Amino acid sequence: MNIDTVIETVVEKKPKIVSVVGAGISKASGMPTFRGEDGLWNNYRAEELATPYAFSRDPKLVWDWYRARMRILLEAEPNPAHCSLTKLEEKNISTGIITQNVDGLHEIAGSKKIVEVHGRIRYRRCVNCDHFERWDSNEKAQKSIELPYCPKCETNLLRPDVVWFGETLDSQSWQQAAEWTMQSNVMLVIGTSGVVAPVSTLPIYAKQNNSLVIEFNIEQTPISGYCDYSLFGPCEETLPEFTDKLIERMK
Ligand code: BV8
Repeated sequence: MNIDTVIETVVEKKPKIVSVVGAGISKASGMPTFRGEDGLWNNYRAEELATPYAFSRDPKLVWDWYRARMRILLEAEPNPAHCSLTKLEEKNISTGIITQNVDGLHEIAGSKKIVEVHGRIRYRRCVNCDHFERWDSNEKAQKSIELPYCPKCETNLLRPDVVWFGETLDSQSWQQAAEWTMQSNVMLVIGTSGVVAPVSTLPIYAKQNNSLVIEFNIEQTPISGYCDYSLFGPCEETLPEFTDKLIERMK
């Protein structure tokens, strides 16, 4: 697909762009994806570790998994794909970013209108009371083996402040994602395998809303069939090219 053709189609819409983002956008920042060849902890599936059942059965295994991810994250920086979405926001072309990622890299890239529908790995919360805290410091993340307990109610474990499989999304976050989808006329679907619901339904809603849906991925996905265009290639290359050309054309 010729990117200039895509740009012209977008310009004609007088675009209000919402972005739906997955793990593929953070790959170039050094964060492994969930289901790719370098998927997180290949001997486990995310669906086996990111669940309340896994945590109740073996909280240490689950915490070891999150600590391993946090150690990588503490070295990670936003990449040109994150920064290109920040540029769209600065030019008032972006309605918002709906991210499945929990890494917080959009905020570090300077984006403000973000909804983290699967939560935030940099925070942890008590399984029992309302206590929550950041733990993305070397000292806390590196604490090797002991399980973190709530400093407030002491006897209860802390868990990562993320949404696990089988858990419902925060209703306000999901409401915000749905609103931004309906308020936009262009949806970018970036670096997601499109297998996790309910986020995977958003491109369908976008199409029902007569939005233009453009996929940025390195391969076909179950969402490709709903997309008007699929721009194949590493999004850390294709997305900056797309946003720079679009901003130039809209001057
Ligand atoms: C819910 C947070 C209502 C934690 C995550 C049966 C029983 C129970 C539930 C279900 C069921 N069937 C379906 C469900 C619903 C379930 C679900 O969808 N399961 C799937 C696996 C079938 N969903 C839920 O449970 C959700 N809650 O529905 O509540 C409910 C309640 C009870 C019962 C039923 C319904 C909650 C889902 C949230 C799970 N939490 N993460 C953590 O991160 O630790 S999901 C996890 O997967 C991450 O958030 C991740 O972002 C997300 C999706 O994955 P992707 O981001 O797409 O990443 P992936 O690796 O898969 O793909 C990367 C893509 O990037 C690939 O396409 C690759 O080609 C591409 N790529 C790679 N490099 C690049 C690139 N693209 C461009 N450039 C590159 N350089």
